[in-house]
Parts: sequence; structure tokens; C-alpha cells
Amino acid sequence: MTNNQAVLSWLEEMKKLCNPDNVVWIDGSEEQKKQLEDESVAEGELIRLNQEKLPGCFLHRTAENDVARVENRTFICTSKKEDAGPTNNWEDPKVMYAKLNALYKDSMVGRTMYVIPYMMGPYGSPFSKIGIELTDSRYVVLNMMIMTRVGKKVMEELGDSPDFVHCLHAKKDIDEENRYIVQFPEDNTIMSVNSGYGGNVLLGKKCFALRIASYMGWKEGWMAEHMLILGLENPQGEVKYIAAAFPSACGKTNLAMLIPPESLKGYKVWTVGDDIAWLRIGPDGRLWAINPEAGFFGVAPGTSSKTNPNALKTTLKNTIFTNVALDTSDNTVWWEGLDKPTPAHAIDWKGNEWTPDMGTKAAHPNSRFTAPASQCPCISSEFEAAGGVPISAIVFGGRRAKTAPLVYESFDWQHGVFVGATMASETTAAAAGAVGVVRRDPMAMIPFCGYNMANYFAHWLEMGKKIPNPPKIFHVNWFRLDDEGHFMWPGFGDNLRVLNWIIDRCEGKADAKKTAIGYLPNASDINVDGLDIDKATLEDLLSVDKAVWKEDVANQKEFFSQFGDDLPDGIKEELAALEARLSE
Ligand code: TSX
Ligand code: MN
Repeated sequence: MTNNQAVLSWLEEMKKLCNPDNVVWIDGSEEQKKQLEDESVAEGELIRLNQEKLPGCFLHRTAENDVARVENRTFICTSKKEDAGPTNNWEDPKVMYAKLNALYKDSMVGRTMYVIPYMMGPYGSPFSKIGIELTDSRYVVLNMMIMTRVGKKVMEELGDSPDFVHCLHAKKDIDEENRYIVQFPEDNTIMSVNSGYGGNVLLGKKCFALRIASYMGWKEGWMAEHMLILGLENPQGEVKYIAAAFPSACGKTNLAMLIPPESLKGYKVWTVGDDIAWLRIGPDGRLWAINPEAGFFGVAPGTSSKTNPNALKTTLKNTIFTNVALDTSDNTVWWEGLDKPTPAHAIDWKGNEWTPDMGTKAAHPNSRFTAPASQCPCISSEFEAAGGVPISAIVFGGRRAKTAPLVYESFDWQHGVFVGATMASETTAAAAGAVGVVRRDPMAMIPFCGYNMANYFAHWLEMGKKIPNPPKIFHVNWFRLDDEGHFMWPGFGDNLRVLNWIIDRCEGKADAKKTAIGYLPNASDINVDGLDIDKATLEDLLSVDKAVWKEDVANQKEFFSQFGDDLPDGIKEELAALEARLSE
């Protein structure tokens, strides 16, 4: 498929290492996809679902010990340890290459090595970057065909350039003890071994589009962020774009596909992306963003016609489900939280017989759908735009019971970076470990930053100086609890009321009050037409408890202390300024 010498010589080297029986280039054709699907079904890697109800859909089950990303086995291997920073695992590249090469040695004997040329970002876009993933998993190939742009056209765009990310994946023995997800940012290389789970093996996603790309952005003056991108259309037909970062379990995909409440007729949300944004300064001095992905790799449990009808509709065809339950009555899928009657009998995610009385979960809590973005009913007309979309507002969020109000606006860019750097979520019963523990996750990038996070904060601060017309930065919290432990804000579609205030602030059309933590809306600044919420509750949602915030500042300081002298002055200044304002 190519005469590219850089590609061919690397491929030869990897063939020698892994020793596959065959090598198959993925061309992106429909025929080759069909063939891979048929082979996967024959080998038991995929189950073909009801083709009347779910055409082109399949179910895959991973090994029981291989159901999520493995942060403790994820490494950033830079020549200097300081360049990985205190929040990443680090190993000397030489040591790591030696360890990995021993694991890959002859790992593909008797197997086929697939060569997947893929593009992150639209064809012909100055934002876009190319990767080539070598894998011995058909499941990886079929998922990459949904999540990225794959095949001949990518090799054409690469031409004879050596500028591509080298990605090697071998399933090996799915041995947890020898599982490694390793980024070498200085070599544009990613190596993954002993896993078959999405986030560990679809190397274009977290490994490239966040870890490697964040490092590239640092070196090249752009940003790779863990953000959804949505377009908000008002009744006049004007669309403004928002990029938003949230830690896991805050409903990012749901927000990206939000359906406005009945009472806000005329508004519409368009999805550009649900997970990753690449941002660059545009010729007009604004910040522009693309979604480098082509599909959604969404969490299935909790996805329903109440929480996210657009996601459900996206998954009705050409979708790969991973670790959900199989409803044997009609050969379709089911998961906890799906508003379709619980099946009387199913096969659970482990492949065992399941009935509701067993008290176990039918679908794994981290079970997934892989679905083409183009099938989303609310996909943005700008989804493929080579120049991206102009970002009016950056929104950070978290799951906080008491601390953060429903929404606030930062004073300026530097303060906004501080707001992102102090992002946190409180653990719920759904996650492992204690409930209510504060986990700090700056910009939701803790697991995904490919370099020292102190340098990442500095990069954010630098970008602010370079963007002539920067977006305003906000913080939201859909999860504030009252004293009885009930959610105070209805969330979901009603979050549009908050997004509208955010956009109005960007346009200079909405009022706010100045507080110790930033600008907050007055209760009267939020449109509550058609919403059953009393004024006292709304005022409570928009209040700042200084005592609670002082405790949070203590926790912020402790978190930042791990960066030592590397913590940028801009962050130190904002921390001191917040502390001073809280004591006024
Ligand atoms: O995704 C959520 N969003 C964003 C939606 C655009 N969730 C789901 C949890 C994360 C996966 C939310 N859960 C949101 C939210 O805004 N808010 C809540 C909390 C909540 C849950 C239930 C109700 C209200 C708030 N009300 C009833 O169940 C009736
Ligand atoms: Mn994510």
C-alpha cells in the first residue's frame, strides 16, 4: 500500500520482533471490514446481534481481568524523569524498551499482524495527525475503523513523510502482571501489551490523542484536552461553541448530546465531540477546536432514553458493544439503567447465565458502545470542518456535594487556569473506595497528561498570553446536594439554562455578582421558565460557603505541594489571592 521507507523499515523491524504468520494492511474498505467481522464471529471474538433490530452490530466480551484502563501499569518514558512529573509512572526508555521487547518477542507466532494506518482529525485539516497501529486483534481493527479514519486515504495523506505515531499492540496472554501501556513521547511511540480492553488498545484515543498529543501541543504551541465540544444554537439560529472538561462519571457524553427542555423551544445542541479536543489559535486570534475522533466509545450503563436518547439512537446500527449483557429473548443487548424491561433471562458480561434475582450486574459497570459519530442525530454540521469550530467558552466541572456552586466564571484567563487546575470530584458509591473522598483531577487530565503537569499548567498560562481573543473560562457543578443528600439541580436537559448564562456572559448580555471565587449569576440571571425549582433552592445553588472553601484551599495546597518548585508562579499567585479573598 505504500513506498514510505520510514513506515516500511519500522514494519520490518516489528515483524522481526513479533514474528507473525501473516501481515494484513487495513485499507478501510467495506469488503475487508465484512471479512474481518465474519472471521471474528467464526473465531468467537464477536457475537452477531439481531440484524433486524441492530443491523451491523456485534457484542464482544473481554477477559474478566481486563475490563478497564490500568493507570498503575501506564508509563510515560522520557529520557529525564522530571519530564514525566510526579503524577505519571516513569521508567528509563532504554530499560522499558528492553523489558517490552522481551514481551513482544515472537508474540504473534501463529497469528496475523494487522497494519492500521489511521488519522486523528478530519482529512485535509492542519490539526490532523497520523498514526499507524500494528495489532494482532481483529477487535482492535474493527474498533479503530469506527473511532478513527482508517485506510488507503491516510497513507496517501502521509505520502513519504516519517511523521507518524508508531503504535504496537499485542494481546499476548492478557496477563495483568505483564500488562504495559507505554508512551514514549520523545520517539512518537506507543506500546501496549497483555490487554484487549478499549482504552488500553485503541491506541489512537487516550494514548495518542491525549498523552502523546498533549506533549506535541506543549512543544508546538497547541493543546490536546480531555474535553467535549458542543455547539449551542439559539432561537435566532446563531451557534456558539463550548469545550468542557469533566472527571469521569459526570456525564460528559450526556452533556455533549443534550436535548433542551420543552420550555426552551428554539434552542438546539449540536455535538462536535464527547471526549477529546485539539485546540489551536486561529487566524482570527480566537481558539479553534476539532474532535480528533470519528466515533464514541461511551459507557453503556446509565445510558437510556431519559439520560441520553441521542446516544441510544447512535448505537442502533454499526456498533460494537463490549461487556454488556446479551438479551437471549431476541439477541439484543441490555445494561443496568437501560429503560427497556429487565430481561427475565440473559447472558451476563462474563458469558454466564443471568437472571434478575441473582443480585449481580448483568453488564459490567464499565461496559461500552463503540459507535460512529456520523450516526448521532445531533452531530454538528462542523464535525468534519478542517479548521474546527471557534470556542467561546471553556467549562470545567466536577462532582462536588457542597463546595462548588452550580456555575461561576473566572476573573480572567490566569484565574481560569487555576480553576481548571483545582478541579476535583467526590467519589460516589459507584466507584471503588470510600464515598465522599475528594479526588483532584486538574483539567480531567491526571491520567492523560503525557508530561509533567507542572509544565502543563505553565503551558496553559502561556497559551493565555498568546491567544489574542481567548475564550472565557467557567466552572459548573451539576451535583450539589442539600442537607438531606438530594440533588438540588435537575441536571440533564436543564443544564442548558446554565450553558445559556455562560454564552450570554461571553456576549456581555448577562449580569453577575462578584464573589471570593469568581463571578456568579444572581438567581434572577438564570432562566427558570417552566422549571419547578424554588427561589431558596436556586439561591442555595448559587451560594459560596467560605468555611467550606477554606477547607478546600487546604486540600488544594496539599495537592500542589507534590510539584515542588516546578509549580508555576501564576498558580501560586491565584492560590494566595483566593485565600486572601476568602478571609476578607
Ligand atoms: O449526565 C448527567 N448529567 C449531565 C447531563 C447533561 N448525570 C448522570 C450522572 C453521570 C453519569 C447527572 N446526574 C446529572 C447531569 O446533569 N445530574 C445528575 C444528578 C441527578 C440525578 C437524578 C435527578 C436529578 C439530578 N432527578 C431524577 O432522577 C428525577
Ligand atoms: Mn474520557
